Amino acid sequence: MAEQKTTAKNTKAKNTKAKKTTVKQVPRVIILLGSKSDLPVIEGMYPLLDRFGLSYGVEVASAHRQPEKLKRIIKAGEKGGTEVFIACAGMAAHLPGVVASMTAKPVIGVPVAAGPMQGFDALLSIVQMPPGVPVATVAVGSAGARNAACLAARMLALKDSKVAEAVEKYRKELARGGK
Ligand code: C2R
Repeated sequence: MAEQKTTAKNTKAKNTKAKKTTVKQVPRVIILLGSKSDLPVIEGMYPLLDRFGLSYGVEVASAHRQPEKLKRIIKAGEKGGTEVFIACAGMAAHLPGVVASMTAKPVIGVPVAAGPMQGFDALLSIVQMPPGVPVATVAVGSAGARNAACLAARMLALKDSKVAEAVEKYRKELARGGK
């Protein structure tokens, strides 16, 4: 099960270890990676999720290499109240689509630039889902990872006024030239 993390510091320190936690600790957002080699790409997500007040957990669970582990994480997340899944993968990036096949929660896919095609392969693998199994696909790499955090916040802002306020505040900062 994904462990809840609220700061970039503790996420980075423990994010490759799946820890047993109670249902209470299941985060609102679960970030899944195809490999620990994808970790640098998501670093920019942590401060954004923190500022939006969203709890999150990071798990390495490849659909190709660890399908049973992936299934366990998704089921535990659903049971514990996870609201959005973000899946990041490079090369033949089936992970986000497989996640979308296992849950009815929104899935955001982040293509990672790994291998000789520099993310174009991952982009097409993630964006070209067949009808009925959507993956909201963002840009390749760290810009996409940051947008995945922003998109998750906008989704949750629909029903959570605190998140909506944080999203508005961030938009105003961007308008003033912030990043
Ligand atoms: P390694 O660095 O572990 O060899 O992984 C990962 O996301 C990574 O970018 C190379 C790349 O393979 C990707 N990967 C997938 C999946 N599992 C691993 N696309 C999957 O299940 O889709």
